[in-house]
Amino acid sequence: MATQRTLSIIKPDAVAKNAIGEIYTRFEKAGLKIVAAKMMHLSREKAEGFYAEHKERPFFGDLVGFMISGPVMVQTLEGEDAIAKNRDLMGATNPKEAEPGTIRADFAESIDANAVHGSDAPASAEREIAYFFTNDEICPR
Ligand code: RTP
Ligand code: MG
Repeated sequence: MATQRTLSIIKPDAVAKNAIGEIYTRFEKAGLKIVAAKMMHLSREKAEGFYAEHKERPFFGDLVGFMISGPVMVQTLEGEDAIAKNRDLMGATNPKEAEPGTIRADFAESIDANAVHGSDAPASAEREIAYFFTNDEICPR
């Protein structure tokens, strides 16, 4: 499996819990490098555009409302099989179903406030990284 990049967001609930460092440690211990990062308080338009694939879903309004409820930490992760590796570290979307030891099992409260986002495929990773970072903001090494 080749080196990949994926887009990760530490959501407002986990930022509010002061868990950025613990979550970064999990990425780094798993061999994922943080090659770009920024803290942002998303506008409604930015959050709606990010989750545009879910626009018609009944939970879309709540999802956007939650994502703009406080600052988020946005990062590009790089490493072997980074997309699947990050999804494994995150655990299931619903923290009640997340494996023990995953980020969502340890930090998430509910399916709505579920601590982290991670790209789910190469095409979405490419789109999502470009949605937040210009090429010169990414520092591979
Ligand atoms: P994410 O995009 O945030 O990484 O999460 P995911 O891939 O695990 O889940 P996805 O299906 O893409 O859904 C995006 C976010 O919408 C909320 N959601 N709520 N109430 C529900 O049935 C429901 N389903 C999804 C979750 O907060 C999920 O992270
Ligand atoms: Mg998703």
